[in-house]
Amino acid sequence: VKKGTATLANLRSPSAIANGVVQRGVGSDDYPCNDDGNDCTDIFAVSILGVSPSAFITWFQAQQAAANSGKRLLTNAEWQMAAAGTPDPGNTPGASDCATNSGGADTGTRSNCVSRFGVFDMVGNFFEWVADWVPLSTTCPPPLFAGDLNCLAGASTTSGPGALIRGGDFLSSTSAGVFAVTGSGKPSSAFSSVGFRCGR
Ligand SMILES: [Ca+2]
Ligand SMILES: [Ca+2]
Ligand SMILES: [Ca+2]
Repeated sequence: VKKGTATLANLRSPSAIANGVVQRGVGSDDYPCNDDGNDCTDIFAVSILGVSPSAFITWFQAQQAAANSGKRLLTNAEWQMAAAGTPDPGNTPGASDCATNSGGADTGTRSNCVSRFGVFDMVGNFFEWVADWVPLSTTCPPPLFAGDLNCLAGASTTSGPGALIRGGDFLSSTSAGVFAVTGSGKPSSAFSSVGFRCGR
């Protein structure tokens, strides 16, 4: 995983399974470390074509999984750049379009859901943690473009912080998109439709 060469066959081989290799965060919060990430020495991050993304992971855990793998969370600005040009199908996606109004899709299987930089699934499917923190958001002003979620306002004075989440999910419909952003999730929280992606 650290070298970027791990295949699905590697990870599902009998020897890997015997050594305890297992995908976490598919259907339940089963991470073997605390939500604060402080003891997350044994989780790793890898994106593999045709495999369901992991969710139920806190920002703290995602950051540690990335670091353990020689990777890191994207900044908000990097995420925005990488997502540019991804077609936004709104509430009526076709079978090859971004998963914005359906169940979750396996990684990279929606052939139209690719940015001009060749990055898949940034619109819809699973929301994605990015690196940046903000005061916890409590309000959603009108969208900038394409109905995309815009919940980065109303700094809480009673709770927080928030960590930014991007892109929308498989049920977001028109509110998914390359401009979709929310600061209403704490870095200590886990959600069934929020995963993450890494950069190196
Ligand atoms: Ca947890
Ligand atoms: Ca996504
Ligand atoms: Ca949209």
